[in-house]
Amino acid sequence: MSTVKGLGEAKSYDGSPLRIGIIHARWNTKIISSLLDATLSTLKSSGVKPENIVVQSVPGSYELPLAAQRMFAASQHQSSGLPGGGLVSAATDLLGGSTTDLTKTPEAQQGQKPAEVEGGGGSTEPFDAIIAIGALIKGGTMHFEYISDAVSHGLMKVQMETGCPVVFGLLTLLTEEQGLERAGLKEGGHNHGEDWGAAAVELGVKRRGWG
Ligand code: DLZ
Repeated sequence: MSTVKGLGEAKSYDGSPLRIGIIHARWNTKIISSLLDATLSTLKSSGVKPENIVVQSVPGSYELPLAAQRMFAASQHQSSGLPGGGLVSAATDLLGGSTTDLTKTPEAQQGQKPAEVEGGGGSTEPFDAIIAIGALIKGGTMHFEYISDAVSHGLMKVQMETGCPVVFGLLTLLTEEQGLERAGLKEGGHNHGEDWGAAAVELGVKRRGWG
């Protein structure tokens, strides 16, 4: 069945010069893991080098805006050689993050997990785009509404203040079922991670042109 929803005809962009950061929440792991896998696959099939992809995690979606902001700031410090370049790792440690929990991509399973900012042998330029991934599932209280609102505004604020595109990879779900569909884990579903990877490459390339 044809649909009007979605990205439309996608132009392909060359991601080979780009450095991309991914920050993901660990709540609702099954959904997140699948979204992350699809995001990584799309980045790589668009030419982004694995050593130029940095993956970090935080406990829940509420932590995504601060982590995205700190990751970008740390990559800027690293690029300019200022003290604090190591903050990409350090900031995430402070936030309770980890680089290993959910990076169980095929590459990760073969011992080639995406590089951390330091020691990955990749670019030391500031990130061209950051992808923030989370899955919020509505419960019986107002918790979902408050967090969805705060994270949406927080991520918008980060991209407007830093000038670094922040891809909105936050699923705001009324049911777990909706999450499985949008993570490509149900028959007929579509994995939104593919769109987020493609958006990051397009925005990263365009952002370089915008200066
Ligand atoms: C506490 C909480 C709840 C109930 N649900 C979710 C969720 O569905 N998705 C998600 O990403 N995080 C959830 N969290 C955790 C919060 O985002 C946050 O990590 C904690 O409140 C600590 O700040």
